[in-house]
Amino acid sequence: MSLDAARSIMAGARSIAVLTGAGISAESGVPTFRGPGGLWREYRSEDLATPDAFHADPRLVWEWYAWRRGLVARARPNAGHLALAALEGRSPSFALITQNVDGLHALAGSRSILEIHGSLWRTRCLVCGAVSEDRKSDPDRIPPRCPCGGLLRPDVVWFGEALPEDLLVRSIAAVEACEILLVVGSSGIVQPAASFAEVALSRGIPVLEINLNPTPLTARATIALQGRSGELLPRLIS
Ligand code: BV8
Ligand code: ZN
Repeated sequence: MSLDAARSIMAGARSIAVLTGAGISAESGVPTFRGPGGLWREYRSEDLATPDAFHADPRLVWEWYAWRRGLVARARPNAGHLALAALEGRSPSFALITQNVDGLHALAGSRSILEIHGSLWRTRCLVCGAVSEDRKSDPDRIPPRCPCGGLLRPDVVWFGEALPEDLLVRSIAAVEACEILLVVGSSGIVQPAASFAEVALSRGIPVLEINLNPTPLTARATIALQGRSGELLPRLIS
């Protein structure tokens, strides 16, 4: 019943916003932050994705990112990523807000992507601020240095850091303008991304959740589909 109901809501929507989390990349072999495989050596992701961790041991944090780059470099977009790219192609207005830094949505062909937590494939110099993109699965040397001699950091948003203002503003504008919000593969724990669903709910528009497990949003979503996004998204949009 709920998939049919979700399909009919989707069919009529002209303006769609989607928020994705690590769960949409799980079927591509990219470990989620809090699920099995989210650990590296004996560290939790939240303990490494912070400015303090980087300041304390840039080499360790870069080894973690090099490990993730290696994993993501071998990953391919899955049917869930591809379904969202197809949905964008046929929607008059579409916004894809992702918490993921793996770049798999762009590889799947999505265009209007708001990478609110940055990108695994970009670095930023702590001295001159230069931002550069490379697809090397691990930097030539760890920690990498800028031509200016400055230390390079991953160009991602760490815990305790503010999201880029323009991306935050555009994300909220997209959620305020859409007719339906899809929330896919997100545990709904990390702020401010988790609050986007509240914005949609307060507007009274349909909020569809796709997740393998229940989340704090599940009971409040208009429709919550429990299952793998790689399986449900193609059926939802077909
Ligand atoms: C901010 C980039 C303010 C890095 C990430 C106490 C102290 C300090 C901060 C806080 C605090 N309390 C709250 C905060 C705020 C904090 C926060 O929310 N913390 C949480 C842990 C409580 N947020 C921040 O710090 C944010 N900044 O608040 O700034 C500020 C303002 C002004 C000035 C200064 C500061 C910044 C948050 C961004 C952190 N960076 N990533 C990197 O990736 O290396 S977040 C990280 O978690 C990833 O981006 C990940 O995507 C994201 C969220 O997690 P999920 O995507 O939901 O992934 P998760 O593993 O949790 O769940 C996966 C889900 O998928 C599960 O539900 C699972 O069931 C499902 N799933 C699995 N398989 C499938 C599936 N679903 C469908 N199909 C499947 N096959
Ligand atoms: Zn520099």
